[in-house]
Amino acid sequence: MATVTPPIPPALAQALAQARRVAVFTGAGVSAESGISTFRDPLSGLWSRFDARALATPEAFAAQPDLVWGWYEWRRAQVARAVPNAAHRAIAALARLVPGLALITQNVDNLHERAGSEGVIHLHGSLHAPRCSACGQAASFTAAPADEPAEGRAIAPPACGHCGAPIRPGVVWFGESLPAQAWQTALAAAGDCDLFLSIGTSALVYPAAELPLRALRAGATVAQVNPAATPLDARAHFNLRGAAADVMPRLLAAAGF
Ligand code: BJW
Ligand code: ZN
Repeated sequence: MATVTPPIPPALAQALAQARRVAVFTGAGVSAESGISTFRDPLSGLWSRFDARALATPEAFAAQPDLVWGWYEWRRAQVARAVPNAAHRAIAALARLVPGLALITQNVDNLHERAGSEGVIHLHGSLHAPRCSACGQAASFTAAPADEPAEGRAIAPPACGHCGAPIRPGVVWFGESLPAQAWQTALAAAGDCDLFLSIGTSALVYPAAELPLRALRAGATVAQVNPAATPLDARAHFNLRGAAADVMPRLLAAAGF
């Protein structure tokens, strides 16, 4: 999407070099250069081609479980084929350099982990943690789907080995609460960091979008990496208008890492 390579402001490089506690908050844009679609980009985003209400709500799963399960299996196969990009790798490297770093992601892929990040806080769940829609029992299959499911193909969800109800994707749909422990950990990290980096998110989905605002209220420096404008632009101290895979390695280099 972005071809611009914004300069790294020296004051931001200095803030990163001196930060003891860093919170990194990522969204779909961080995985865009790995070939994973974002949600709201006007031409390429998933919600420009698919109806969120028909796929990403508990009501949709209750009404059409095969359609919803098939769509998530298609996305899981895409992620299995993808590889982490330079932004995922830079964030993992940063965590090794700044021990007090919290990585909070809205993404349901596992590309941060595959780039070497540990202890990733997943606010919106994971494509790789399906569970029973009735009793909540975790379903254990993390291998890539055997056959690449065609886009839009309905697939019957497996039955729970415990109670027989359909297994559902382990993601957080609209109207559902975020996992309580992940949310509490994220709130604490945002409220107790020197530097908050918001990378590749439209900052539109709540309550996740509260996190940069909380960091601002707590006095942290807030920087954004995004080729497009977001509602956070007016509040952030730094807006780096570029692609995460280009900006993040250069930000680390500018900080002397
Ligand atoms: C690049 C790039 C590159 C491109 N480099 N950048 C307050 C006000 C209004 C509404 C609400 C509110 N509070 C709650 C709500 C309702 C709702 C909500 O926020 N709606 C808004 C959309 C209006 N929130 C909820 O329902 C949440 N639950 C909740 O509130 O529970 C309490 C409750 C309980 C019971 C009843 C009622 C309330 C849950 C939200 C769950 C979101 N789930 C999804 C789907 C997950 C499963 C799946 O993957 O299918 O999560 S929606 C989707 O959006 C996904 C994402 O994690 C999330 C955030 O999107 P993200 O990551 O920011 O992606 P995009 O596409 O929006 O942006 C990508 C950005 O990258 C863009 O800016 C690009 O420019 C940029 N980019 N290339 C860097 N190379
Ligand atoms: Zn069950």
